[in-house]
Amino acid sequence: MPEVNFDGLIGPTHNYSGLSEGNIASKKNFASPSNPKKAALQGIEKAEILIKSGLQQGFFLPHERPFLPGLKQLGFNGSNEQILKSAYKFSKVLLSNFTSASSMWAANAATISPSFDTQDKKTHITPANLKSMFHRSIETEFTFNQCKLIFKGNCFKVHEPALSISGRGDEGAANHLRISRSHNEKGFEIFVYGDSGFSRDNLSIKRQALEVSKSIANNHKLDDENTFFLQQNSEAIEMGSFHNDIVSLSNENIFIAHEKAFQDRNKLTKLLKNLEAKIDNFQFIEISDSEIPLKNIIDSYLLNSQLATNGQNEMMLILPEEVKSYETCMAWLDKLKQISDIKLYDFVNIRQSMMNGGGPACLRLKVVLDENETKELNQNFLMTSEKLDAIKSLIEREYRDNLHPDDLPDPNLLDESRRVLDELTQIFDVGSIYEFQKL
Ligand code: SUG
Repeated sequence: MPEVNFDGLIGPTHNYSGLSEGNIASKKNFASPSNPKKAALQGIEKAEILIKSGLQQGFFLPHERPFLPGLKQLGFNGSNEQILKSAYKFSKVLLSNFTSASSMWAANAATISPSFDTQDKKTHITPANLKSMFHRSIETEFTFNQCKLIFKGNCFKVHEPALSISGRGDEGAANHLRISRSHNEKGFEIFVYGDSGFSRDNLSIKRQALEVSKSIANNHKLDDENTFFLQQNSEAIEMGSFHNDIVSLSNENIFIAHEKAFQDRNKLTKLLKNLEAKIDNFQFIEISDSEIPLKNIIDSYLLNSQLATNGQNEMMLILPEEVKSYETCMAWLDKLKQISDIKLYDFVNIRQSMMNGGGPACLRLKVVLDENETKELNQNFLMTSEKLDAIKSLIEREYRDNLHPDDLPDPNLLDESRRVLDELTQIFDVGSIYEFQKL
């Protein structure tokens, strides 16, 4: 049974505000002009590759940005224009946080445990709390609401977002791996964390807390013997792998990781032995530092490629175009074709997202379902060619092709964003789900 991917539709306020500490691209591109129109179309083009390969594809709607209810909560008042101007005057970075289009990175939307893995045979979904970055933490409530709308059948269990510990939260599927003989067989789930939420080592930002990962695994009713916890390597985090999905990936029986992805070699070896014993045809492919140095892995986003099983049951890899500039990566890709079941490669231009540290795998949330569960999904969020055409023409018509962080207080941007979101709710036929629609 193939997978369904939900991408984050890129919103009209996509910009480079340098908000993410530890994310090299976000910091490097601070204050560069962005092109929201191009960004949104690039994201759709990536999703269309999967649609063409025979998979169902969903989209999360963009979040309401600038988020006026948040600014009002902080005491800014008056007309919309006054609120935006006074917030910007008080603190540019505050307004940037409330205007970020960061919900595009749907890998951080939630952690999903397919029904094949859970004791009650339901698909468990926990929206990520994203507590370590303020601009991301304000995504949680609306993501939770969308998850409840999308996964509303009885076969789904949508949990409340997890607690966070001292600002360390959970980052959803970006720090979660699942390995199984095939999608619809019981799998092994690996929760990857930065550190304990109680650790006082502040050398780098470790977004995911072990205790929070553990709470999600518990709530998802996973069997202990099928659940593992691995720590991200601190060297990798310091070099810019703020999420684990930059240095490792998995799909069905394939697990690929860089030698320096995980902190504890012994724990990894034990886990691999377990997987070898229990999964037929399990393939662990490790990239050594001499083959591709960690820095090349992080700079190229090679392992943030999206590995999917298409409608013909073949494995395909969707890679960011940037990888082509790295000889080490290209040589390894030649080898990968020979040593694994991954034979299909597609390179995509998602430069606008990459400049904020988001590669192909960041833009999607993979959901593994059986046939009945797929029917239980809210079909309004699944794409048809008519819906995609309507979305694309809306983007062409309304999105700006140039946006600078200094443009964020412009009241016209708020009006444009609201027009776009309002029209999107009509295209998706989901009623009034945004705060501004309820006023
Ligand atoms: O959380 N960038 C995102 C990128 C998320 C990538 N996701 C995965 N690896 N799965 C982040 O750091 C930058 C926003 C800005 O600077 O304007 C940002 O939020």
